[in-house]
Amino acid sequence: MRIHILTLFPNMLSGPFSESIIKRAVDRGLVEIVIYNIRDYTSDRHHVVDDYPFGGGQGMVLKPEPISAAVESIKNEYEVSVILLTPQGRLFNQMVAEELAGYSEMILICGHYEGVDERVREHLVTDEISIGDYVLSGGELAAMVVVDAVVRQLPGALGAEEAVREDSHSSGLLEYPQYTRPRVFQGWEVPQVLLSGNHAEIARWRREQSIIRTLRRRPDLLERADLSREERMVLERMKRGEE
Ligand code: 6GU
Repeated sequence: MRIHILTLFPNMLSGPFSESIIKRAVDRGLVEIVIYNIRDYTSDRHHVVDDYPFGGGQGMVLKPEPISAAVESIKNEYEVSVILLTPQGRLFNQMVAEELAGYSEMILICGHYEGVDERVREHLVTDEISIGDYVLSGGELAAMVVVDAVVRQLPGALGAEEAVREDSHSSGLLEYPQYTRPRVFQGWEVPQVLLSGNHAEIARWRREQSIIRTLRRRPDLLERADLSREERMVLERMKRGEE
């Protein structure tokens, strides 16, 4: 996979991509991340990337020409998705991450909240993504979130132990509680079942904890969660018990 990122602040982006799972994926050749400074695609002497809004109003608007020039320089014979990161986009979640993980090449454009000339949206962009209902100063942090969530899906990106672990959200449930040594820390004990060595019992306990936790914290997730008929019945009973 190749991910191109267009930004006005390239320095914001390099750090997170040179650490941990993303770095390993890059080193293994699973993904190539190329960062472009939009300012390098200006053609005027002062390298102007933004201008006043027609019609007046607050803030500046990103000009269409540099973004267009950058996108055109990247496009090739393959189909490339052009994704604008903006609070007006569709909400990013695990399903969208899985969708993007199927692409071989994409361009992420980091917008700025004052706005991007609407013609970029209309004629260059094929998708718009927001990472949540709050306003960031720019799309850079959102691009990092998207890249992380997408890259960790690529086959071979995770180590063996990480891969078998069932992540929150892939099953539609939150994760069960985890413990490590010591068995007793400041008098606080690890649940007995985890020390029992009974793997079937442990799996059952974890599944139950996931369901309870999801019910308490994110009941909205349960509608679409992957639950058996029995689990649905237990859940209905728990819901009634809680009321
Ligand atoms: Cl993608 N960009 C900005 N500027 N703010 C956001 C966002 C994106 N997603 C949530 N808030």
